[in-house]
Amino acid sequence: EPSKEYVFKYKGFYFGVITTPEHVASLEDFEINDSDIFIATYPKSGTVWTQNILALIMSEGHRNGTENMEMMDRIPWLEYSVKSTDFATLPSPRIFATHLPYYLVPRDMRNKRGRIIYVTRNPKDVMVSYYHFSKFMNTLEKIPDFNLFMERFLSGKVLASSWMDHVAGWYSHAEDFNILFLTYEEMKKDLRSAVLKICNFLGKKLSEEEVDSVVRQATFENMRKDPRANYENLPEEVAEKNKGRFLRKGTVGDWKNIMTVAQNERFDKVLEERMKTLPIKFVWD
Ligand code: PPS
Repeated sequence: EPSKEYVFKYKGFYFGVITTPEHVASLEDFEINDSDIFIATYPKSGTVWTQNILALIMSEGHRNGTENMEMMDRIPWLEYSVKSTDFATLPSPRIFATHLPYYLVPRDMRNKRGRIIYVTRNPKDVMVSYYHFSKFMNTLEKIPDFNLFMERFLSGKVLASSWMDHVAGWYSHAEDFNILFLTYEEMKKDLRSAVLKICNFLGKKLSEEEVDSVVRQATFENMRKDPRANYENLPEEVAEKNKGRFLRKGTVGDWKNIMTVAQNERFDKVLEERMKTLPIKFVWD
């Protein structure tokens, strides 16, 4: 079981202790505007990347001075707050990031208010990214043994619970929401097309040059240099900066560098069993 020092369970879902059951419960009634935009993900699936892309698209390549804002102020977390943001005072369109499962989001979202961009990533890469992430985040339980971490991940005993439940939940309830699905892998393969998909979904018209500029600024190499994209200003009690960073490697297939053949087989077995009931098929490599 995950340590209570780091997570609490609310309606079957593990939250980090940087939020409270009261705050999570209050989100049910959170009023949503049609112009609101949400980036929904299971952790380590490309959240920060999508946050940057959206900031670039919506503020026309940062020409409004948003480049000087911390990511947390520009695109706050719905359920977590390292500092408290008054959502009501955010300029429109408001943009939020969230790891919530489909069944815990504000009621208005289910009435198709606002727009949601849901990003998925190969769960093996998600797991490996998560494993490295927990080494330097003081808000996450440290599980240095990779095999043990994998068992925790597969049984959903980590912050944000089961990857499979998260993805299966959102995909099988797609019709209840105003939602665009993207994958980390398609963004890696053709970032320009992904940016255009997002623009199209948001009804945002950018010139060719503006699209080029978004794509150029949102590459791994460029974002890695940006202290804000890396959340370098998080307090030391949250992240130990010398032990890792948000933009770690940014590749597809890093799982192959750490998972053994046996671990891979075990992972596939659990995944296949669970994915049988899903209305979609993922192809990752
Ligand atoms: S979090 O903590 O849930 O917000 O993490 P999240 O942002 O979802 O996932 C972090 C991983 O996304 C990678 N990343 C990128 N990859 C490619 N291009 C760009 N621009 C980019 N930005 C972030 C980041 O490196 C993490 O993956 P790993 O595999 O650990 O490198």
